[in-house]
Amino acid sequence: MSKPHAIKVIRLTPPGRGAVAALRVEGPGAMAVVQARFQSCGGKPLSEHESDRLVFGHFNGEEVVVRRLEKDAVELHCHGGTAAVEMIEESLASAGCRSVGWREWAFDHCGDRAEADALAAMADARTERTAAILLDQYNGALEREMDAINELIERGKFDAARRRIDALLARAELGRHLVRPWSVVLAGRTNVGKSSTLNALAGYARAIVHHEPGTTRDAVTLATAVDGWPVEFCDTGGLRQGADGVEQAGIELAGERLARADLVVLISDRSLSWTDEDDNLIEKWPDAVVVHNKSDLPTGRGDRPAGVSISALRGEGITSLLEMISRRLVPDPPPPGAAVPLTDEKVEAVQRLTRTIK
Ligand SMILES: Nc1nc2c(ncn2[C@@H]2O[C@H](COP(=O)(O)OP(=O)(O)OP(=O)(O)O)[C@@H](O)[C@H]2O)c(=O)[nH]1
Ligand SMILES: [Mg+2]
Repeated sequence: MSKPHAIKVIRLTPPGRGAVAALRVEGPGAMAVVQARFQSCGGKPLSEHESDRLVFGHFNGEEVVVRRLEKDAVELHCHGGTAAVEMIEESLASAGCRSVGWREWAFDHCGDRAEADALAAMADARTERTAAILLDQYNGALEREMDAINELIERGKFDAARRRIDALLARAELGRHLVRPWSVVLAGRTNVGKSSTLNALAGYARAIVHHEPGTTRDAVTLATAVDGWPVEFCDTGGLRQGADGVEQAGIELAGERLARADLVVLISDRSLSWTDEDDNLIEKWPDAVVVHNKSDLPTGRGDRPAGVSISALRGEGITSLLEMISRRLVPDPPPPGAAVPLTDEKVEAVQRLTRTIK
């Protein structure tokens, strides 16, 4: 007789509402434990059904579809939501079965750590584009590329190996952001239209916009995707000299956000002349994307640095701004199937390859 606690129960579908939930029961004796609680509609015991056949019936009175998989594994499909799933889990637990989280279960079934990392990351992917890159890594894209580089090194083709190592390292930043969104902070002097730009980027009114300078005192964030890349936009209070109280606290918060930003979008009011204060901001963030807002109004006097012209009010130039942001975040998007190092460990492994080149 097999020990029931060696039987694992794994929830395959995420918690919450859903039409159907799926559970997997596996381990020595799994089929017998399920069979003891399951009545098929046709009355035939589960063990007499061919494997992979879908069998409709009742599990402790709850409607389920059961599928015998390979030896000692059964899949149960029940109504979505929590009630049916919990009842089945409790019933199996009372028979000594052990509930196991899907991550733990999947890790046991993965060939190696890289595969497991990619699988876990896929569950956290926010966009199809990032999920596709993670799926390539799950399917071994990075391992194949590292093997190919090793082979080049063994054959003494060092220049070719170095080029491919550099291409991999150039994708390290992308790899880190596949599950962690890029932080893009909108900054600039007060009243230039930062909140209006965030609203235009979001496509709906989210931040409070007002003609009085100093309207935004808090950091408002917006999680979205730009060209399939997960991005968190952050609107900040205007950077104004001589502000005090709550507004000053907002400026300090903006400073913290700016320090951690992956990209700064520096917004100015095109209808006003370019000032020394604008110059100071550019000097502080030389890599910022420069935006000249209020293009619907007559242009202010004097020279301005190159940048993207937009009218946040009319939604003009927003597509160009989004294209520019996407290019700045991922200048060289990987082609389908390309290798991308996902973790610091993988980046280090790629760097170690460089050291093996004489
Ligand atoms: N004509 C015109 N007005 C704009 C445009 N964008 C914003 N405004 C106006 O400029 C004023 C300030 O806009 P906000 O978006 O609140 O500016 P902000 O930079 O967030 O301001 P603070 O949060 O106070 O620093 C409002 O009256 C907006 O309606 C634009 O493209 N064209
Ligand atoms: Mg604002």
